[in-house]
Amino acid sequence: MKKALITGITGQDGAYLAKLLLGKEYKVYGLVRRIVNRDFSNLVYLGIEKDIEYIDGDLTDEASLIHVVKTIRPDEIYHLAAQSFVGTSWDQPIVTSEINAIGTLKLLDAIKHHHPSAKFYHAATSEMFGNSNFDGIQTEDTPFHPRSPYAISKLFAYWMTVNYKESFSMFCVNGILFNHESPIRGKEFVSRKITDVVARIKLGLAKDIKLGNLDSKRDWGFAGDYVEAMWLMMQEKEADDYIISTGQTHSVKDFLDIAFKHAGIDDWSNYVNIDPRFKRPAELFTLQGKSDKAQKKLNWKPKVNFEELVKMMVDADLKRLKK
Ligand code: NAP
Ligand code: F7E
Repeated sequence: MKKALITGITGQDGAYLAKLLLGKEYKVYGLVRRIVNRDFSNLVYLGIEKDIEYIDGDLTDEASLIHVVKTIRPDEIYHLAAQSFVGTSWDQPIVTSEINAIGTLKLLDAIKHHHPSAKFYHAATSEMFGNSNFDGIQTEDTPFHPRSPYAISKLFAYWMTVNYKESFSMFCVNGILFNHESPIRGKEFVSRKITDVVARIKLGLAKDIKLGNLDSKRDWGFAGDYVEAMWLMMQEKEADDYIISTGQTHSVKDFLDIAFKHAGIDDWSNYVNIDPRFKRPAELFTLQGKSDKAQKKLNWKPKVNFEELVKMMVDADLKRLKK
């Protein structure tokens, strides 16, 4: 039986990936840090909270990472843990860097010294491109120009992942994933913030929503599709980096349009207020990724389109709130 270690098991992607790996008969270990009121709600939502072996550790604590790697000796390590909210990264740039950048380095180094045959996946991001190729489509060859402390921390981790592959012949891959969402997306991200409030407005539990820049465009896909790409990358003979995206881009306004209409509310502009607190000091205007390399080499393609994704999220929030 193959052993997989997932960091970030309690997050959105960790839960979907764990479900996928359990379905493939992996023994799944999840790294969890010590926090008060631990919440396994994403794993409970997918019905797998009892099927995972949890192991304590924190990305900021090198000793705990060494212990985890030495004890489990996983075949595959999916490193998804991060301070993943771009907005917070301007308020907490140091903790973001300590977790995302230095934390990734600590984990890579623990693997190098204690179990170098493990395959390593790093959760890189389209945020690394910034506004490069503005008005164009981003590919694996697009120059990076990160525009937030989050993006910079991820770019450091991206290059460390490449460097450990090139320097120590370790199997290290970067998945450069564009935005992906689901019914268990964190509520601070714009997609889930919208679908949660749309459901609340529909049920008479909220009156309006405060948002920032409605003209931003993102290439939004479904998390369930994207974790499959992570697994496929790890099954390749040669480690390589891949963009994972749908190739389509939509604005926050498009998202609002579909979400409100799906709930039977015609004009979203009656419910949306612009609040400068939700605007970013440096914005990424348009992200749109070309995933041709993954489609050709990994035989991967997204199954859920934008409209289906928004409707799935609204339906899930309506169902949850009605309960
Ligand atoms: P998420 O829901 O925010 O989950 C983040 C996870 O990281 C949580 O399990 C969290 O644990 C854990 N974590 C944070 N700090 C930690 C620490 N110091 N030690 C150990 N664990 C820690 O993120 P996601 O959306 O699933 O994304 C997964 C990864 O992909 C992240 O690295 C993200 O940056 C990257 N990414 C995401 C997207 C996207 O659109 N979703 C796109 C590109 C890249 P707690 O429960 O303890 O907080
Ligand atoms: O913002 C705009 C905001 O926070 C999307 C993370 O998973 O994907 C995610 O990062 C857009 C931005 O995601 C609000 O300005 C408007 O232009 O949902 P978001 P993100 O910043 O794109 C990447 C790929 C990651 O790697 C990250 O980990 O929506 N926007 N009004 C708003 N955003 C939020 N959060 N809240 C608003 O009220």
